[in-house]
Amino acid sequence: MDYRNILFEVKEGIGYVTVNRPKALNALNTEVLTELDDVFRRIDDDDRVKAVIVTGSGRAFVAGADIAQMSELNGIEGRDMTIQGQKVMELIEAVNKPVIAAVNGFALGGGCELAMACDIRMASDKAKFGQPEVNLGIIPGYGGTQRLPRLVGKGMAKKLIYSAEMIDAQEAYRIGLVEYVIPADELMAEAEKLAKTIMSKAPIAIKMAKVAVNNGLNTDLKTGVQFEAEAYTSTFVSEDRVEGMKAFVEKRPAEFKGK
Ligand code: CO8
Repeated sequence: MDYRNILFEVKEGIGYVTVNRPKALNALNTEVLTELDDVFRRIDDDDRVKAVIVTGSGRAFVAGADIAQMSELNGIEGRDMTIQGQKVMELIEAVNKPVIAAVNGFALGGGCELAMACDIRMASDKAKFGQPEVNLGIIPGYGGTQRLPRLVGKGMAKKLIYSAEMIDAQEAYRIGLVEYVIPADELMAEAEKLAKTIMSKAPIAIKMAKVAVNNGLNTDLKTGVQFEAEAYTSTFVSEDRVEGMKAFVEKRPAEFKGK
């Protein structure tokens, strides 16, 4: 598929996905969602990609779902667009590579939801976050009512959703919505540094850690730890586990092969 609204390139093992509709502050219309769906399916299958960075062109990360498009939809079409967006977020959350959101600017509504579907969020000190849907007579529809309370707690999520308040990067950090706040001109370099740190670890272990955390959060503790034992076993039978432990004992850096 040719992309008109996103940019995708792979450099030194990092897949860069940039939402590129700066005139509309990278708002997610159905075409952008279709392209994001396609690119994350490709990433899942692409062995060149070891980690992913998601960002936006210009002064926004993503300023939400496309309000101009939504304003034209009937109820059924609105539901279809919600489900399309939810599926894309689920795909990003489940993709078999670590995904870092490098939040360069506005992350509002569907943009905040896109950031939350990523594994780790790094915010520029110029970024702004919020779920302003109630201003439009709707509620978050790309998973925000579910992922936001899981990240920041029930009360804080309700405060943000009910008030439609826009918060800055420091406040997002304080409440646990982002893991880092970085000066704007250092954001991509820091995201790359983190991606490279993660890429230097045992790939199967990273994959299994992601699956264990994600699955555990969707179930009760007992089922979660049972799942952890299975995920752990998948790492224990890997060649990289033998190499990692051998390298420690021999006091040398491990050479992981992703096997
Ligand atoms: N959709 C469409 N266009 C947008 C959006 C958007 N979400 N955000 C900005 N734009 C456009 C503006 O219309 C404007 O276009 P133009 O130049 O043609 O007039 C351009 O981007 C620049 O925006 P502004 O002139 O408004 O820039 P400002 O710096 O003055 O303001 C803001 C920036 C504060 C980000 C402002 O643009 C804004 O409030 N945007 C809307 C934010 C918002 O409400 N987002 C939530 C949308 S709802 C949502 O995401 C629901 C998700 C679930 C959907 C389910 C599907 C049915």
